[in-house]
Amino acid sequence: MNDENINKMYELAKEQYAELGVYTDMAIANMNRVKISLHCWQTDDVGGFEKPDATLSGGGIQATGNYPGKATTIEQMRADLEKVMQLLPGKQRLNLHASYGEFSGKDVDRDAVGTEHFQGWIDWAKVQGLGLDFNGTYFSHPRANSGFTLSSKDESTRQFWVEHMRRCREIGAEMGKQLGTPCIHNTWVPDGSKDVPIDRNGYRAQLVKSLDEGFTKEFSKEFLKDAVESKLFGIGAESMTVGSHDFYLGYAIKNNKLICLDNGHFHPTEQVGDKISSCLHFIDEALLHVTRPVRWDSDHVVTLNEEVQLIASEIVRNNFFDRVNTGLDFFDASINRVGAYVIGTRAAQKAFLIALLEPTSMLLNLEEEGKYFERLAMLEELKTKPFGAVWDYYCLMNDVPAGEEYIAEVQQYEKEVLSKR
Ligand code: RNT
Ligand code: ZN
Repeated sequence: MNDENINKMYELAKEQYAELGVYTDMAIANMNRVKISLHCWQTDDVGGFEKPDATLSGGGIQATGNYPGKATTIEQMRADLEKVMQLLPGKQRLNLHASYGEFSGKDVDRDAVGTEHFQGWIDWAKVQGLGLDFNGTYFSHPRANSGFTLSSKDESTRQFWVEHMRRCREIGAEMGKQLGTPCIHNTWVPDGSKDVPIDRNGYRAQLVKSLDEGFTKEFSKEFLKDAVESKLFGIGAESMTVGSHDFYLGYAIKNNKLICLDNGHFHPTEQVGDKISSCLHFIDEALLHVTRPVRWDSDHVVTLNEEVQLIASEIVRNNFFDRVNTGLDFFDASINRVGAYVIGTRAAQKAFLIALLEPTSMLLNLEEEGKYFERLAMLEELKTKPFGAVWDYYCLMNDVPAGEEYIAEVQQYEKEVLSKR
């Protein structure tokens, strides 16, 4: 669509929304408050760069597919990330895993990672105007093969991972300090048991002990915020996950940590969108891993579905922008990875824009007056309001492709860059 038509469509949409008391210009301005943290691991199927040809192993997570063009160096990865960001309206953040350091061919084990391995990322992020977030990597490692890391009963294994965690927090704090925006450091461990364990309690005690040890050092919230991520089960850990939701919710409340809610990590009919307002009564801030679980925690590319919509609506309705940090967590190696990234991020952004275009006070009034037919009818009508016109205009304002125009740009990047790898 040409710019003139985008503008015309927007003017009409603006009038329609104004009839509902919704100001589209304001909704667009509020999109500045939505900063999505891009998960670096979509570029290379969670492989990382510790060794040449490193691939994801263990941890019960899986990237399926073998689409050509995967980033195999940090330079390629940065090029892909830059391309992705050129196709997204607004400003984002980048979420790195510890396995993505610049180790320059050296064997740097997890208990030896340091800021020096991430200085290149910090410098690059500064140039790009991005904030960085960080994660310890507790999988794809021989010391994780037993199925237990921070909850291990083997003292040297446990200490090894605690040291990893301590170092990751140092790295995160340095990122936050140098970039002038707090780094959210997230801890997810794959620890669990394939078959029925006897000592659930014992492993959980080990995990508490390790977290306490890893969190001993205090950092200013200006630089570092710590989150803990729960899970229901993983492949190979079907019978018990040490870090369950109850476990981490309790830990986070008691120790003033952020809770990370990954919407692939719950029973299929539970909704993270419903959990936000529960958690935030007892916890200052949350971190989200937005993903699309298809029948299990499959981490499909995020699409604009009701689950993601509820998450965005809850943040917007309650003005939780400063208390909910939104990150993505999906990895699909079966389609163009850059394209997958753009689809998923734009879907999450669309969910926020739709939420910002909701006549919330009108709906709330209907609810409080007990007018539930009217509330449901309005919710249905809102689904077919001209959201697309506002989205396209928002993209145009941000100088990024509107509508489906990004498809051609991804195709061109594939032709010129990805297919030559
Ligand atoms: C795994 C967790 C975790 C990972 C990343 C790679 O189930 O969701 O967040 O996906 O750390
Ligand atoms: Zn996650």
